[in-house]
Amino acid sequence: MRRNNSILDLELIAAKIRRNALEISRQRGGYAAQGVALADIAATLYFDELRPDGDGWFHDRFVMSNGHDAIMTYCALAESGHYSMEELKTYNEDGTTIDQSPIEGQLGFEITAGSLGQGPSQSAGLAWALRQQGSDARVYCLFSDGELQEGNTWEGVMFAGHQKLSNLCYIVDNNDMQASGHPTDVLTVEPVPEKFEAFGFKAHRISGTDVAELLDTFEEARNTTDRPYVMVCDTRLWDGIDCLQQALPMAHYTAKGAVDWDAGMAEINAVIQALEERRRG
Ligand SMILES: Cc1ncc(C[n+]2csc(CCOP(=O)(O)OP(=O)(O)O)c2C)c(N)n1
Ligand SMILES: [Mg+2]
Repeated sequence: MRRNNSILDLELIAAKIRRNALEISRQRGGYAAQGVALADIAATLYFDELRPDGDGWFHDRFVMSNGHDAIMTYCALAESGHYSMEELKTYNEDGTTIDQSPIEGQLGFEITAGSLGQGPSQSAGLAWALRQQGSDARVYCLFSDGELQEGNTWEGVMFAGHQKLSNLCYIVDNNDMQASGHPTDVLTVEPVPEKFEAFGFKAHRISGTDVAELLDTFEEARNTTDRPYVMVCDTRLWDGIDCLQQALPMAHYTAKGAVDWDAGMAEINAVIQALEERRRG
């Protein structure tokens, strides 16, 4: 672990990120299921792995490739005080800057995303440039299994492997979901770790929802000094809120009226309460 948060602290932060995702999506709909599923990755990334720069931001760089997963970053940066919940509740409203897919320059976002498959190559370029400049900053890039179907992804992967970019860590949201169904049915991307290994990466398949396992995996990535690293996270939409996962397992997009938000809120509030009680000892 790199900072002072305990595993319990991070689990509590993840639960609050999940609640934030429900709170901002219930207004007009959105990518709630992804925000919920990626909460443990977000908690460990923003509250342990990325080193602060001493100026209110981060020394290490995070590239969100999968534009609709912007909700993960918004909801995590609400917990760090970079966004207020009031502004986040304008998510998906006409005229808001809290876009469902982000624009470069928006706080927390290195690139304009939404046209999928851009992040792996852009983050590889960023990692290469930082290395050229003698920077010790690391680069993390989140992208999806849907983006593994994009040609540009594999150009970035090939470049990163060839350049042995050990300052680069890819995080794949390998949730077996794309807009039109399951990749295993539509256009399979498996076996994912083996494909990256063939391109010169060290690869590790994890659940993506276990804080302790995520911390260990980030550490292994940092300790891999001869090649780039990929953590293949087998998350599932809504992971962490069982009642919504059972109600709507196939939900690339969650329309406002599609789920019982109150039931989801009740479940995550109970999780938060139990974690807070455990923390009080
Ligand atoms: C280049 C490009 N092609 C197609 C799309 C349309 N599109 C939007 S979301 C999506 C599904 C992508 O799958 P994934 O990111 O794995 O979705 P999730 O698991 O979050 O549901 C597609 C094909 C797009 N945004 N960009
Ligand atoms: Mg997917």
